[in-house]
Amino acid sequence: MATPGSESIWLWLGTAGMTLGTLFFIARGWGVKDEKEQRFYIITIFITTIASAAYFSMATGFGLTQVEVGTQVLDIYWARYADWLFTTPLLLLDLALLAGANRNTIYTLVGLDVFMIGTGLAGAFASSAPARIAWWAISTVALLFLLYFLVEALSEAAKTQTESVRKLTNTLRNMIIVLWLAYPVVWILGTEGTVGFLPLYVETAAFMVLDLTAKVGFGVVLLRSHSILEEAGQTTPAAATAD
Ligand SMILES: *C/C=C(C)/C=C/C=C(C)/C=C/C1=C(C)CCCC1(C)C
Repeated sequence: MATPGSESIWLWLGTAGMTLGTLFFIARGWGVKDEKEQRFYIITIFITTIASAAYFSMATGFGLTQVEVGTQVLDIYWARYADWLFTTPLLLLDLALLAGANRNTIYTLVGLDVFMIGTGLAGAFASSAPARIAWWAISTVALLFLLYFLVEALSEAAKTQTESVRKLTNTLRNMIIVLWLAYPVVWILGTEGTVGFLPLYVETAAFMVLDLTAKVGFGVVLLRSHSILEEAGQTTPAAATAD
Protein backbone atom coordinates (compact mmCIF):
# COMPACT_ATOMS: atom_id res chain seq x y z
CA MET A 1 0.00 0.00 0.00
CA ALA A 2 1.31 3.42 -0.99
CA THR A 3 -0.03 6.92 -1.43
CA PRO A 4 -1.25 7.92 -4.91
CA GLY A 5 0.30 11.08 -6.37
CA SER A 6 -1.37 13.73 -8.53
CA GLU A 7 -2.84 10.96 -10.73
CA SER A 8 -5.41 10.35 -7.98
CA ILE A 9 -7.66 12.95 -9.65
CA TRP A 10 -8.19 10.50 -12.55
CA LEU A 11 -8.83 7.64 -10.15
CA TRP A 12 -11.53 9.63 -8.35
CA LEU A 13 -13.03 10.56 -11.71
CA GLY A 14 -13.00 6.88 -12.64
CA THR A 15 -14.70 5.99 -9.35
CA ALA A 16 -17.41 8.60 -9.96
CA GLY A 17 -17.91 7.60 -13.60
CA MET A 18 -18.23 3.88 -12.83
CA THR A 19 -20.62 4.60 -9.95
CA LEU A 20 -22.83 6.85 -12.06
CA GLY A 21 -22.80 4.23 -14.82
CA THR A 22 -23.86 1.55 -12.32
CA LEU A 23 -26.72 3.71 -11.00
CA PHE A 24 -27.84 4.50 -14.53
CA PHE A 25 -27.94 0.82 -15.52
CA ILE A 26 -29.79 -0.12 -12.33
CA ALA A 27 -32.39 2.61 -12.93
CA ARG A 28 -32.80 1.60 -16.56
CA GLY A 29 -33.08 -2.09 -15.79
CA TRP A 30 -35.47 -1.69 -12.86
CA GLY A 31 -38.73 -2.54 -14.66
CA VAL A 32 -37.31 -5.10 -17.09
CA LYS A 33 -39.35 -8.31 -16.87
CA ASP A 34 -38.00 -10.29 -19.81
CA GLU A 35 -35.53 -12.90 -18.50
CA LYS A 36 -33.33 -12.80 -21.56
CA GLU A 37 -33.04 -9.06 -21.34
CA GLN A 38 -32.40 -9.18 -17.58
CA ARG A 39 -29.21 -11.23 -18.16
CA PHE A 40 -27.60 -8.32 -19.98
CA TYR A 41 -28.52 -5.90 -17.21
CA ILE A 42 -27.21 -8.20 -14.47
CA ILE A 43 -23.87 -8.77 -16.23
CA THR A 44 -23.37 -5.12 -17.14
CA ILE A 45 -24.26 -3.86 -13.65
CA PHE A 46 -21.65 -6.23 -12.18
CA ILE A 47 -19.03 -4.93 -14.61
CA THR A 48 -19.33 -1.29 -13.53
CA THR A 49 -19.83 -2.21 -9.86
CA ILE A 50 -16.56 -4.16 -9.79
CA ALA A 51 -14.77 -1.37 -11.64
CA SER A 52 -16.05 1.32 -9.30
CA ALA A 53 -14.75 -0.66 -6.29
CA ALA A 54 -11.40 -1.15 -8.03
CA TYR A 55 -11.13 2.57 -8.82
CA PHE A 56 -12.00 3.43 -5.23
CA SER A 57 -9.27 1.08 -4.00
CA MET A 58 -6.74 2.72 -6.32
CA ALA A 59 -7.79 6.27 -5.42
CA THR A 60 -7.39 5.52 -1.71
CA GLY A 61 -4.00 3.81 -2.16
CA PHE A 62 -5.07 0.29 -1.21
CA GLY A 63 -4.83 -0.82 -4.84
CA LEU A 64 -1.32 0.60 -5.27
CA THR A 65 2.01 -1.09 -4.63
CA GLN A 66 5.64 -0.61 -5.59
CA VAL A 67 7.81 -2.96 -7.62
CA GLU A 68 11.61 -2.73 -7.85
CA VAL A 69 13.09 -3.21 -11.30
CA GLY A 70 16.87 -2.84 -11.14
CA THR A 71 17.43 0.60 -9.66
CA GLN A 72 13.92 1.85 -10.51
CA VAL A 73 10.93 1.75 -8.18
CA LEU A 74 7.69 1.55 -10.16
CA ASP A 75 4.25 2.54 -8.84
CA ILE A 76 2.03 -0.36 -9.85
CA TYR A 77 -1.75 -0.21 -9.52
CA TRP A 78 -2.34 -3.94 -9.03
CA ALA A 79 -6.10 -3.43 -8.49
CA ARG A 80 -6.48 -2.93 -12.25
CA TYR A 81 -5.73 -6.59 -12.83
CA ALA A 82 -8.14 -7.73 -10.12
CA ASP A 83 -10.79 -5.59 -11.85
CA TRP A 84 -9.96 -6.75 -15.39
CA LEU A 85 -9.76 -10.41 -14.38
CA PHE A 86 -13.51 -10.33 -13.69
CA THR A 87 -14.81 -7.49 -15.86
CA THR A 88 -13.24 -8.48 -19.19
CA PRO A 89 -14.77 -12.00 -19.13
CA LEU A 90 -18.12 -10.41 -18.25
CA LEU A 91 -17.86 -8.00 -21.20
CA LEU A 92 -17.14 -10.95 -23.49
CA LEU A 93 -20.06 -12.85 -21.96
CA ASP A 94 -22.41 -9.93 -22.70
CA LEU A 95 -21.32 -9.95 -26.33
CA ALA A 96 -21.31 -13.75 -26.71
CA LEU A 97 -24.85 -14.04 -25.31
CA LEU A 98 -26.01 -11.30 -27.64
CA ALA A 99 -24.53 -13.10 -30.63
CA GLY A 100 -26.06 -16.38 -29.45
CA ALA A 101 -22.63 -18.05 -29.25
CA ASN A 102 -22.37 -21.63 -27.99
CA ARG A 103 -20.64 -22.75 -24.80
CA ASN A 104 -17.37 -23.75 -26.47
CA THR A 105 -17.05 -20.29 -27.97
CA ILE A 106 -17.71 -18.68 -24.60
CA TYR A 107 -15.20 -20.92 -22.78
CA THR A 108 -12.52 -20.26 -25.39
CA LEU A 109 -13.01 -16.49 -25.24
CA VAL A 110 -12.97 -16.44 -21.43
CA GLY A 111 -9.96 -18.77 -21.29
CA LEU A 112 -7.90 -16.61 -23.63
CA ASP A 113 -8.98 -13.53 -21.76
CA VAL A 114 -8.04 -14.83 -18.29
CA PHE A 115 -4.69 -15.98 -19.71
CA MET A 116 -4.15 -12.48 -21.16
CA ILE A 117 -4.86 -10.68 -17.89
CA GLY A 118 -2.89 -13.25 -15.85
CA THR A 119 0.24 -12.91 -17.99
CA GLY A 120 -0.20 -9.11 -17.97
CA LEU A 121 -0.24 -9.24 -14.17
CA ALA A 122 2.96 -11.32 -14.20
CA GLY A 123 4.50 -8.62 -16.38
CA ALA A 124 3.48 -5.91 -13.96
CA PHE A 125 5.27 -7.67 -11.09
CA ALA A 126 8.34 -9.03 -12.93
CA SER A 127 11.57 -7.60 -11.55
CA SER A 128 13.60 -7.29 -14.76
CA ALA A 129 12.79 -5.17 -17.79
CA PRO A 130 13.32 -8.00 -20.34
CA ALA A 131 11.02 -10.31 -18.36
CA ARG A 132 8.36 -7.59 -18.20
CA ILE A 133 8.52 -7.10 -21.95
CA ALA A 134 8.39 -10.85 -22.57
CA TRP A 135 5.22 -11.15 -20.45
CA TRP A 136 3.75 -8.19 -22.30
CA ALA A 137 4.43 -9.92 -25.63
CA ILE A 138 2.84 -13.18 -24.42
CA SER A 139 -0.22 -11.31 -23.19
CA THR A 140 -0.49 -9.33 -26.42
CA VAL A 141 -0.37 -12.53 -28.51
CA ALA A 142 -3.26 -13.84 -26.38
CA LEU A 143 -5.18 -10.63 -27.11
CA LEU A 144 -4.62 -11.00 -30.84
CA PHE A 145 -5.86 -14.62 -30.77
CA LEU A 146 -8.83 -13.50 -28.71
CA LEU A 147 -9.79 -10.74 -31.16
CA TYR A 148 -9.33 -13.05 -34.15
CA PHE A 149 -11.55 -15.64 -32.50
CA LEU A 150 -14.06 -12.97 -31.57
CA VAL A 151 -14.44 -11.94 -35.21
CA GLU A 152 -14.59 -15.53 -36.51
CA ALA A 153 -16.84 -17.16 -33.95
CA LEU A 154 -19.19 -14.27 -33.33
CA SER A 155 -19.83 -13.51 -36.98
CA GLU A 156 -20.71 -17.18 -37.40
CA ALA A 157 -23.01 -17.19 -34.37
CA ALA A 158 -24.61 -13.87 -35.28
CA LYS A 159 -25.67 -15.25 -38.68
CA THR A 160 -28.61 -16.93 -37.00
CA GLN A 161 -29.72 -13.71 -35.31
CA THR A 162 -32.12 -11.01 -36.43
CA GLU A 163 -30.81 -8.08 -38.44
CA SER A 164 -30.89 -5.64 -35.51
CA VAL A 165 -29.16 -8.08 -33.13
CA ARG A 166 -26.46 -8.72 -35.73
CA LYS A 167 -25.89 -4.99 -36.21
CA LEU A 168 -25.59 -4.39 -32.48
CA THR A 169 -23.22 -7.36 -32.14
CA ASN A 170 -20.97 -5.91 -34.84
CA THR A 171 -20.94 -2.44 -33.27
CA LEU A 172 -19.99 -3.81 -29.85
CA ARG A 173 -17.42 -6.18 -31.34
CA ASN A 174 -15.77 -3.27 -33.15
CA MET A 175 -15.74 -1.24 -29.94
CA ILE A 176 -13.92 -4.10 -28.23
CA ILE A 177 -11.38 -4.46 -31.04
CA VAL A 178 -10.46 -0.76 -31.09
CA LEU A 179 -10.52 -0.10 -27.34
CA TRP A 180 -8.87 -3.31 -26.14
CA LEU A 181 -5.96 -2.91 -28.59
CA ALA A 182 -5.12 0.40 -26.91
CA TYR A 183 -4.46 -1.23 -23.50
CA PRO A 184 -1.16 -2.96 -24.33
CA VAL A 185 0.03 0.23 -26.05
CA VAL A 186 -0.62 2.38 -22.97
CA TRP A 187 0.95 -0.32 -20.76
CA ILE A 188 4.21 -0.66 -22.67
CA LEU A 189 4.62 3.11 -23.14
CA GLY A 190 3.69 3.81 -19.52
CA THR A 191 5.21 3.04 -16.12
CA GLU A 192 4.85 -0.74 -16.53
CA GLY A 193 7.02 -0.86 -19.65
CA THR A 194 9.87 0.79 -17.65
CA VAL A 195 10.67 3.17 -20.54
CA GLY A 196 8.34 5.70 -18.93
CA PHE A 197 7.41 7.34 -22.20
CA LEU A 198 4.04 8.16 -20.68
CA PRO A 199 4.31 9.52 -17.11
CA LEU A 200 2.06 7.85 -14.53
CA TYR A 201 -0.24 10.90 -14.56
CA VAL A 202 -0.91 10.55 -18.31
CA GLU A 203 -1.07 6.76 -18.21
CA THR A 204 -3.66 6.83 -15.42
CA ALA A 205 -5.81 9.31 -17.38
CA ALA A 206 -5.56 7.15 -20.51
CA PHE A 207 -6.62 3.96 -18.70
CA MET A 208 -9.48 5.85 -17.05
CA VAL A 209 -10.86 7.04 -20.39
CA LEU A 210 -10.44 3.56 -21.90
CA ASP A 211 -12.07 1.85 -18.91
CA LEU A 212 -15.06 4.21 -18.89
CA THR A 213 -15.59 3.82 -22.64
CA ALA A 214 -15.09 0.04 -22.62
CA LYS A 215 -17.48 -0.48 -19.69
CA VAL A 216 -19.99 2.37 -19.31
CA GLY A 217 -19.89 3.28 -23.02
CA PHE A 218 -20.22 -0.39 -23.98
CA GLY A 219 -23.13 -0.80 -21.55
CA VAL A 220 -24.97 2.26 -22.86
CA VAL A 221 -24.75 0.94 -26.42
CA LEU A 222 -25.72 -2.62 -25.41
CA LEU A 223 -28.67 -1.63 -23.23
CA ARG A 224 -29.96 1.12 -25.52
CA SER A 225 -32.90 -0.82 -26.91
CA HIS A 226 -35.18 -3.12 -24.92
CA SER A 227 -36.62 -4.78 -28.01
CA ILE A 228 -33.27 -5.79 -29.50
CA LEU A 229 -32.23 -7.52 -26.29
CA GLU A 230 -35.50 -9.43 -26.18
CA GLU A 231 -34.80 -10.68 -29.70
CA ALA A 232 -31.32 -11.94 -28.80
CA GLY A 233 -31.11 -15.71 -28.89
CA GLN A 234 -34.33 -16.14 -30.87
CA THR A 235 -33.23 -17.69 -34.13
CA THR A 236 -34.76 -16.23 -37.23
CA PRO A 237 -37.11 -18.49 -39.22
CA ALA A 238 -34.60 -18.51 -42.10
CA ALA A 239 -31.77 -19.63 -39.85
CA ALA A 240 -33.90 -22.27 -38.15
CA THR A 241 -34.53 -24.04 -41.44
CA ALA A 242 -31.00 -23.48 -42.81
CA ASP A 243 -29.56 -26.56 -41.19
C1 LIG B 1 -12.72 -2.64 -18.57
C2 LIG B 1 -11.43 -3.10 -18.80
C3 LIG B 1 -10.93 -3.59 -19.98
C4 LIG B 1 -11.77 -3.68 -21.20
C5 LIG B 1 -9.57 -3.99 -19.99
C6 LIG B 1 -8.92 -4.55 -21.00
C7 LIG B 1 -7.57 -4.87 -20.84
C8 LIG B 1 -6.72 -5.40 -21.77
C9 LIG B 1 -7.18 -5.77 -23.14
C10 LIG B 1 -5.35 -5.58 -21.36
C11 LIG B 1 -4.38 -6.11 -22.10
C12 LIG B 1 -2.95 -6.23 -21.75
C13 LIG B 1 -2.11 -6.75 -22.71
C14 LIG B 1 -2.62 -7.28 -24.01
C15 LIG B 1 -0.63 -6.83 -22.54
C16 LIG B 1 -0.10 -6.04 -21.40
C17 LIG B 1 -0.92 -6.12 -20.20
C18 LIG B 1 -2.39 -5.77 -20.40
C19 LIG B 1 -3.08 -6.49 -19.25
C20 LIG B 1 -2.56 -4.25 -20.25
